[in-house]
Parts: sequence; structure tokens; C-alpha cells
Amino acid sequence: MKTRIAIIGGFLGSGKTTLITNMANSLMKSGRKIAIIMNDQGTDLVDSQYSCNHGLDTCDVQGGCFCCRFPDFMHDARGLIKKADPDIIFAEPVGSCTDLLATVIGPLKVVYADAFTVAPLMIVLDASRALSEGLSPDSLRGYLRHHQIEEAEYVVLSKVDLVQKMDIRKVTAAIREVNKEAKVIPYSSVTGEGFERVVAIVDSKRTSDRSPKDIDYDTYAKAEAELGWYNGRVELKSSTKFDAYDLITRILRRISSEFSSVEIAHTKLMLVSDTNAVKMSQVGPTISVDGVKGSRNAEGDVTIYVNARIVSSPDKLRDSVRRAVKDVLMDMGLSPKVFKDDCFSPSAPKPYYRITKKEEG
Ligand SMILES: Nc1nc2c(ncn2[C@@H]2O[C@H](COP(=O)(O)OP(=O)(O)OP(=O)(O)O)[C@@H](O)[C@H]2O)c(=O)[nH]1
Ligand SMILES: [Mg+2]
Repeated sequence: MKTRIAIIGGFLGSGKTTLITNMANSLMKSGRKIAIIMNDQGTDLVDSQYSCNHGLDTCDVQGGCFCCRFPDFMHDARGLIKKADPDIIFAEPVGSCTDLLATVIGPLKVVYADAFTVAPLMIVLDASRALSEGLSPDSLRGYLRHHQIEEAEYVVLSKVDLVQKMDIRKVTAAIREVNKEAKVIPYSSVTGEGFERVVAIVDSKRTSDRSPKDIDYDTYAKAEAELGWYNGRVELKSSTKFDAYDLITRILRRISSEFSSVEIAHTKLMLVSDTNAVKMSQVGPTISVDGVKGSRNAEGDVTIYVNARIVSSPDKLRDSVRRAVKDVLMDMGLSPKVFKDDCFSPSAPKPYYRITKKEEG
């Protein structure tokens, strides 16, 4: 039997991982077998830790996006099928990635048609950010977000709990100007609005049938390169309890004091200790907590993953994040045993396949 793959794309911090883990948990309760493939330009990923800590079968494709590392993506998918024979594999591409119809869904439909069926492409769009920053393609990041919406088969308009009803209508109208065919589903992970509708589409037999959209790869590459990409891992031991929420909030505040909120695409930290696991995020000006396990108190062996995607040179971003993490740990009387990190700008996307409708036919 073919395995169903659901690609959940959308810009950095829009809510993809939250939606995928919620859907995976809900579908597993209804008896479906679920697996997840995460994706990032670097290593030490908050998202993979987050879904693993939810007890979900998770793999990740590291060091580049699904489109550039398509054979790794297929290797992971086949590994998950062998291990757990899932009914549905959720795949979360890097948030700065677009052209997914041509470079991920196209190859799945043409080259791997015997093994997989592909759900319609879902793009998650942060309603509060769409409202404050608009959907114009004129800026570099705007170009990426605009293309993501252009190719969507469903736009999951997330975080509607943070905006007024009339603003939801305003953003929906703006989405329709970009893409008349896409269905828009207002959704909130906080209130549960729209969730069942999204799950029903993933769990249906509907398949992706939209044609790829034109794209200028030079602009796409420039838009990705505008971002600094920091991934770090800190390990320490603490014989006394400390407040993980307080530690992470202080680090997020320190980092954000050095950048404007529009520059902060997404900074996320995950702390895993012997007694708890906590993820916190900053998207634009908004900090939110995603508790996973236990209380706010951490103790024993502690690992902290730090992933920041901010408009910045890699050098400035590396310095800012390192200083923030080291200073806050010192202020709280904690000393790292291991501190590993990497910071870069994503290199130009070079998809392994790019298959358009004509080639499919
Ligand atoms: N208020 C509100 N917050 C949300 C909603 N969905 C997600 N969030 C929060 O937004 C933050 C980012 O969510 P993620 O799921 O990590 O976003 P992502 O798209 O996976 O981010 P990247 O992987 O970095 O691209 C988290 O702190 C979530 O709790 C929502 O519907 N409402
Ligand atoms: Mg994510």
C-alpha cells in the first residue's frame, strides 16, 4: 500500500511544528500510524527535539532543504516506512523554502508514484504577522511568503486567536488576491478553531493537483541569504532546581534587544532536563511557551537547543546569541560543560529535481 505524505509548509515561525504535532497526536488517538520528517539547514534542531519529546516517530533531514537533499528525504521516508509502516508521514520543510510543488511534490508524484500519495500542499500563514507586515512581494522576505501563498492548495491561517474577526476577513481577502483557488482555513492552536477541518483534509484521500508557479531563483536565493541562521547546543549539570521558563525568557529578551522585531523571523529554544522539557519561541515581538513535559523547574543533566533565524549577518548573530546565552547562564549560576554552535547564511537553493506539470503529463 502507498504511504500518504502531507507537506506542511509556510514561513518561519508560522506554526507548522505546533500544527503537525497536534495533528499527529489527534490522528494517533483515532488509530492512525503517524511519522514525521523535519528539515533544517543546520543540526541540533529544536523541532525534532520537540516532536520526539511528544513521543512521535521523528527523523530529520539536516544541512539543507528537502528540495536540495531530496535523496536524504526519501531515505528517511523509506526508513520510517520500514520501521513503523505509518499511514501518514508529515513533512515540515524549512520555513524559508518555497517552490515545493515543483521540487518536492512533483518528484513524489512522478518519480516515486509507486510508493507515495501526496496530500494537497498546505501553507501555514501567521495571521498576526500577515496583518502587520502585509503580503506584498516587494521585500525579499515578502517575495518568499508571497510565493508560498501563490502555490498553496490550502492556506492554514494560523494564530487567529491573536487578531480581531474583521482582521481575519481582511487577511483572507488579501490571500485571495494572491491565489484565488486556495481554500483558506482560519485556525488557532490555542482555541482549536479550524483544527478538525485541517485534520479532515490530511486524513482524506484528496491529493495534490496544483501546477507549480513561476519563480525567480536569484531573488529566492537573495531572500534566504538575508537571514542569519544560528543553531547551538549547550549541555550542563545542575544539582539544584532552576526555573527553565525564566532562563529561556531572559535569553530570548537579551537576543531580541539587539534586533528589531521585524528582523526576528523565529528564535526558538528547547530545554530538556532530567525532570522537564520546555520549548519557547519568539516570532516578531511575541514570546510564547510550549511546555512539553513536567513543571517549569529543571534539574540534573540539562541540554538546551538554541535555533535563531534573524535578518542579520552570521557574525553579528553568532556574537549576539553566544553572549546572551553565556551571560544569562552565568547570572543564574550555571556553567556549560559543552557549548557547540554554528552560524551561517543559507546558500542558494539548488533543487535535486524540478518537475513542472508539463513533465508530469
Ligand atoms: N497564539 C498562537 N500561537 C501559535 C499558534 N500556532 C503556533 N503558535 C506559536 O508560534 C510559535 C512558533 O510555532 P512553531 O510551530 O514552532 O512554528 P514553525 O512554523 O514550525 O517555525 P519554524 O520551524 O521555525 O519555521 C510557537 O511558540 C507556537 O506556540 C496559534 O494558532 N496561536
Ligand atoms: Mg518548525
